[in-house]
Amino acid sequence: TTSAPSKMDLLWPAYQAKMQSEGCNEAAIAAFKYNYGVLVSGADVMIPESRLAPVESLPEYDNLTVTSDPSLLKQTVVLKLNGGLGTGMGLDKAKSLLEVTSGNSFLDLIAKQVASMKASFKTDLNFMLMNSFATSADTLEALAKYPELGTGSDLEFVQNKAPKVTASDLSPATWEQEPGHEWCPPGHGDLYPAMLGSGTLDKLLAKGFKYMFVSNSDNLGATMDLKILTYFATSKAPFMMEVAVRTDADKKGGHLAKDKATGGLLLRESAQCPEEDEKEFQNIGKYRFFNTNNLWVDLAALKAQFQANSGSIPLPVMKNAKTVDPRDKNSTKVLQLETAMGSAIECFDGATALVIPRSRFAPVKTTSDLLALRSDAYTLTPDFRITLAEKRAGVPPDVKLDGMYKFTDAVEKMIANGPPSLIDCKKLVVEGEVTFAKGVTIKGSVTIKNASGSTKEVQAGVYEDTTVEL
Ligand code: UPG
Repeated sequence: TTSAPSKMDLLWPAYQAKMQSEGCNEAAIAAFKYNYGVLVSGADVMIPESRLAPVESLPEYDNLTVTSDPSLLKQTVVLKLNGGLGTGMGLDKAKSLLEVTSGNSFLDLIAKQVASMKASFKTDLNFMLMNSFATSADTLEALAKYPELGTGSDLEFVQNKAPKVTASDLSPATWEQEPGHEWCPPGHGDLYPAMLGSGTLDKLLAKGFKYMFVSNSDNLGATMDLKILTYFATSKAPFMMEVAVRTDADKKGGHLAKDKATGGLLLRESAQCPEEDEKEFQNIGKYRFFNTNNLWVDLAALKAQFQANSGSIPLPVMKNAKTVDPRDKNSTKVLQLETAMGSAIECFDGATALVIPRSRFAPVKTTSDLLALRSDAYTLTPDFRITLAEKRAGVPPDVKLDGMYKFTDAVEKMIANGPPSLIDCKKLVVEGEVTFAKGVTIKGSVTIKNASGSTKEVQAGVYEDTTVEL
C-alpha cells in the first residue's frame, strides 16, 4: 500500500534544493528541516503557564566551595555570540561595533578583556566568535588591530542562514528585487549546528578541548571565571546556565522554569509566552531567575546530542512574523524560524543552573540600557569589564527613555554634556525631547517631562523622587 504524501513530503523538497544551491551545509539543512517540520506539523510553539512550575532554589556562586583549577583553562574555549545587528538601536552593522564607553566599542572591550585574562591567568586562552553573514567582515576589520586575539578560522566561524517562509502557503519566500532578503539568521540557537557544520566542534574536540563558555557580545560582565569553570568541570554536568535574580529592569529576555511533566529545567523566552500569560511571565516573585545567556557546555556531550538526534538538536522553535523586506511593510508576509541557545537546557539530561552575582550581567539591549551603562551606576574595571557600581548592591537603575530615543544618535545628543549621575537612581523616565546639562544628579524615582515639542534642558542640580515638567 502507498500512503498519500505528507504535507512535509510535499513542501520540503523546495527548501532542500534552495539550501543546497545556496551552499548550506548538511548540519544547517538538518537544523532548518527540524524547525520547519515543527512549523508544518501545526504544533503550538508557545510555552503556556499551565506547563510550568517555578524554580525554588539553585546553587549560588557566593556559596561555592571549589578550589579553582587553572589547568582547566587550557581545555576551555571562550566564545562570544556576535551574529546580531544593532538595527534596533539604529545601527546597520554588528551591534558590537557601537561605542560603549570612552572610545571603546563592545569589540574593543572584549579584545582587551581577553588580553587581560591571559595576563592574569598567565596562560593562553582560546577565544572565538560566532559571526553571521551580516557581521563577519566588519567585525574582522575592527578586530584586525588585535592580532593576538587570533585570526581566520581560529578566531571565527560564521553562523548559518535560513530561508524565510511565506506565511500564506509555507513555501520558500522569494524576493527578486533583493534575493538577500530571502534569508535570515536563525537565532543564537544556531550556535550548535553552526559549530557542527563549520567543523569547529570536531576541530576543538580533536585538539583536546572539553569545555566551552559562551556569552552575548553585548554583555560586558561575562568573562572567564575560574571558580565557575572548576565548579562546572567537577560537577560533570553536560550543560550549565548562569542565571541572575530578576529585577524590575529585567522584563525582556528569558526566565528559567521547571517543566511540570518532566521536572527538568527549561527556558521560556518572551517570544514563547502566550499573550494571556504575559502577566505571569513578568512576575519576578514567581519566576525569580533570569537567563543571562552565559552558558557552559561540555563539548563531548554536545557532540553526543547530535549523534543521538540524527545530526540536529531538537530545540524549541520560535516563529517570528515579519515582512520579506524588513523595511517594506507591504512586502510578502513571512515567518522566520528561530531558536535560542539557552533552550538547550531542556535537551541535556542533568543540565543545571547557577545563580551568579549581578556583576556578570550588564546587557545592552536598548538605548535605555546604554544610558545607564554610560552613567556612574556602572564602572569600567581594570580588567575591562563593565559592572554595576558596588553601591548599587546588584540592582541596576530602571531607565525608560521616550520612544524618540530608540536610536543611539538621539541619545548622544541628549547627553552631549555627559550623562546624568544615576548612582542613586531607582527609576528614571524621560518623556519628550531633552538635553542634560553638565552636573545633573538623579536620585530615587524621577520623571522628566517636556510636552512643548521643542528641546528643553534639564539644568544642573539634584533631582530626587520628583516629576519635572520642563
Ligand atoms: N545573536 C547571534 N545570532 C543570531 C541572533 C543573535 O549571534 O541569530 C547574538 C547577538 O549578537 C547577541 C546574542 O546573540 O550577542 C543575544 O542576542 P539578543 O537578540 O540580543 O538576545 P535576546 O534574544 O534578547 O536574549 C538572550 C537570551 C535570553 C536572555 C538574554 C540576556 O535569549 O534568554 O535572557 O539574552 O541578555
